[in-house]
Amino acid sequence: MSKPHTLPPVKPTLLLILLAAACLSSCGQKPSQSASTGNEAKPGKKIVVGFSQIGAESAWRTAETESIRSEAEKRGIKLNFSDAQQNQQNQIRALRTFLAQNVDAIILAPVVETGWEPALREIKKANIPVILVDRGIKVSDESLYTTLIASDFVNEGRLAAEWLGKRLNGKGNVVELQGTPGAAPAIDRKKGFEEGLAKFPEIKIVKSQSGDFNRAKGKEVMEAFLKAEGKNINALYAHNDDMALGAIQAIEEAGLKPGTDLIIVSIDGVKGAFDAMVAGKLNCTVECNPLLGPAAFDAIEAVLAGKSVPKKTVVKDEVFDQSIAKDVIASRKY
Ligand code: GYE
Repeated sequence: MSKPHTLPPVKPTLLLILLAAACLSSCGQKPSQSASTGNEAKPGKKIVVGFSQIGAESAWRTAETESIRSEAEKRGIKLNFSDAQQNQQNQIRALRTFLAQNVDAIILAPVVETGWEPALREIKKANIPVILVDRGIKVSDESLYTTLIASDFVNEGRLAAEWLGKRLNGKGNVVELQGTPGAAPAIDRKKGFEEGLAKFPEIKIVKSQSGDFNRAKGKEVMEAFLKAEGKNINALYAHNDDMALGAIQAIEEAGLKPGTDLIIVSIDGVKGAFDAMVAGKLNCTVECNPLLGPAAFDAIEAVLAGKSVPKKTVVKDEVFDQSIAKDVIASRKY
């Protein structure tokens, strides 16, 4: 967006009249998301979108970034990208930078659920639409964001529990690698898993700790689990594939066979998980689709054209287990 515009020279009296007219039409008006935002795309004007991304902790995250970058490029939209390196304060700073840049819209992948209200209130005042992707937030006023595009994480947790319950014939000890503390998918995948396990009273979660959604931490925490529980562990539930892949390394280094001595289920459905399933080291992955670029920019273009968008779009996910991994691996897109 080429703000501030360069205007042709005007006479001082004319300038005063213009300023007064501008004030009459805008002063005292309450901003509203549904009415004209002043941010509508104007023909021929390049749309600018700020994207505050969490970081690059997992293959899932990298696929999401790539989907949003490539979709912006395809549509001729300028993307101001900011990587927060897992830090909410960095994300809040990026939001304020986008505000100062007067971008047309903001895409936010929020690292944690809480703490967004002050920054979002400032953005709402400027009538900049905020599209939440992949993770939800907790706010007292839902009008602080325009729409959320995400998977149902509680359901993903439930699906993982149902699959594992059957695989363990209703009996066994499970260790759990949680995602980033305070993150929507960590909270909801834990909740859904516990709900799903309620049907299997003889399955116990014997250890549960965060592995921060990344491979190195997944490995480190799994090493600690193995040290504490050893052969007492029958299964691992990891909130994402990357932590499961790190844990697989720890299990092998401990002289055990992942996928056989220990049953492993995780979430995301990234290529690495399919490779591990084909190799017999991972037993099941619950898909969580990261290719959110098209839906995010559809929403932005709709809002900028003055159309209404649903408050929430739920991305559909599927369960993939070892038995079908070989047949579908070639068609995986991330
Ligand atoms: O599952 C995980 C990641 O927010 C849904 O974040 C996303 C999660 C995804 O890093 O791999």
